[in-house]
Amino acid sequence: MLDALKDELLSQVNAAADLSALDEVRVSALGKKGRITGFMKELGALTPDERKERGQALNALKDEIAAAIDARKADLAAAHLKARLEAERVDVTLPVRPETEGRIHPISQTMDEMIAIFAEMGFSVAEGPDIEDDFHNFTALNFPPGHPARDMHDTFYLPDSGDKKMLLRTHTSPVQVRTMLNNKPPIRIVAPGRTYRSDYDMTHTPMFHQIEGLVIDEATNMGHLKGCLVEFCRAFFDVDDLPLRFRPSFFPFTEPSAEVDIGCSRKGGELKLGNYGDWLEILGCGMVHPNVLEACGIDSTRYQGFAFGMGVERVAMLKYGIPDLRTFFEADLRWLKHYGFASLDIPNIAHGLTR
Ligand code: 2NL
Repeated sequence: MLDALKDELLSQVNAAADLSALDEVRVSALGKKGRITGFMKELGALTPDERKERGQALNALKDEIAAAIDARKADLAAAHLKARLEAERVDVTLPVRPETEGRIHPISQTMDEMIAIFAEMGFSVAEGPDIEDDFHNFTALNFPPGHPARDMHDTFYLPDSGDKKMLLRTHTSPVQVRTMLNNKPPIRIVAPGRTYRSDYDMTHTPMFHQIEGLVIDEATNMGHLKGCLVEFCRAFFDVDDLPLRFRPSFFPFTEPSAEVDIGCSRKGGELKLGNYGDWLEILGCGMVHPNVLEACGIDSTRYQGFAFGMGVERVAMLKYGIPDLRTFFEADLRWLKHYGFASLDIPNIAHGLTR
């Protein structure tokens, strides 16, 4: 009787056309209410001798059916894979689809180069919001109430929302203000980013980029400021003996303040950087004004520091010979292909800033 059952189940197993049909066969034979399981349940009614003999026969049958199911499963899986391989054949001789390679914008490249140099000197990068309030952009930086920079004609104000006057930051200094308010000295940061002023002509765009730096400690002095900026300019412009000239100047947020020129030559309409007797202004700097330190919660009798700021477009134009400021923001792909940089080629001091 078990031989007949075995033949029947084996032929069902081999006839199962797919995995779900095979599983139905398994459940009908070996499941809780399956036929072999049913016979197992009847063993209890037999005498010990009968039970032993019948039990061994049922276990052998169970093992044989289970093995047949596993074998059939492997056959079905192999057949399924074979069918997919036949149907999904890939033609590796097809030509690749054309993909245009991107370029790094000269502004991004220039900021990455500057950050690499300052990072080497121990500066961290700090960031903050483009939309600022009057306190962080002006008041904390020692701008007096009627200062022309606060005027609607110079600064983009957001529509009045009742609470406090919001504006687009006119420099990245508010990032440093926030850093001072939230951290104790020593502080050594650079703040690169977008800035906005209501201005549009040959040499001004309403959005432009700045990088500012701030160092605050107990004995930070003007010698540190000069050493830092000399080191930076020589590394950035890749001229080892590049001369720098510090000219007295004025900013509301520094005292004393200076503008920095680098040596150049303008002979024959060509600009060359180096010790040639002529000068070109490239950045502003100074010792942080005590009023700024106090407005930012730093004890000006214990701490002092220096700060500097420069325009990214201006130095990018100088370094890479880009003649027209406005082309930076026209999103002309031909321009970007010409002036842009290879992607995934991140500037660093050890491997060269520019390749
Ligand atoms: C320039 C001049 C400068 C600063 C920026 C600064 C920031 C804080 C405190 C003090 Cl929080 N100073 N920044 C200082 C001197 C000059 O920028 O010509 N930028 C394009």
